[in-house]
Amino acid sequence: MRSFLFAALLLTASSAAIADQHNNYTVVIKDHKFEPAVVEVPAGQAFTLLVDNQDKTAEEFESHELKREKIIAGNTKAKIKINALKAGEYPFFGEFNEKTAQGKIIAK
Ligand SMILES: [Cu+2]
Repeated sequence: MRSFLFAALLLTASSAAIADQHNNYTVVIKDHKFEPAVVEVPAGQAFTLLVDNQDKTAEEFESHELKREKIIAGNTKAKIKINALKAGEYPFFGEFNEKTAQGKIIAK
């Protein structure tokens, strides 16, 4: 039981991106997937998403809800500024690998 709880805690702790001191949240693209796939942010606060594409190939970060679209070349990083969000969920995806590159921002 205890090890199960610990595993669940670990899973929860490692599944959401955490902000650095500049309110940047880092999301890595690796093997055409976002890691982590969930970014939890406080509602009502602007922030920056740092997308670190660690794949050799380019990816297009896209979100209709966030009104953002940006091509990120292989092995490069991109900064995507996001204005303060109302509480809710905002999906994003990698248009070049839409089947696997899926994620979302949860504003709470
Ligand atoms: Cu597009």
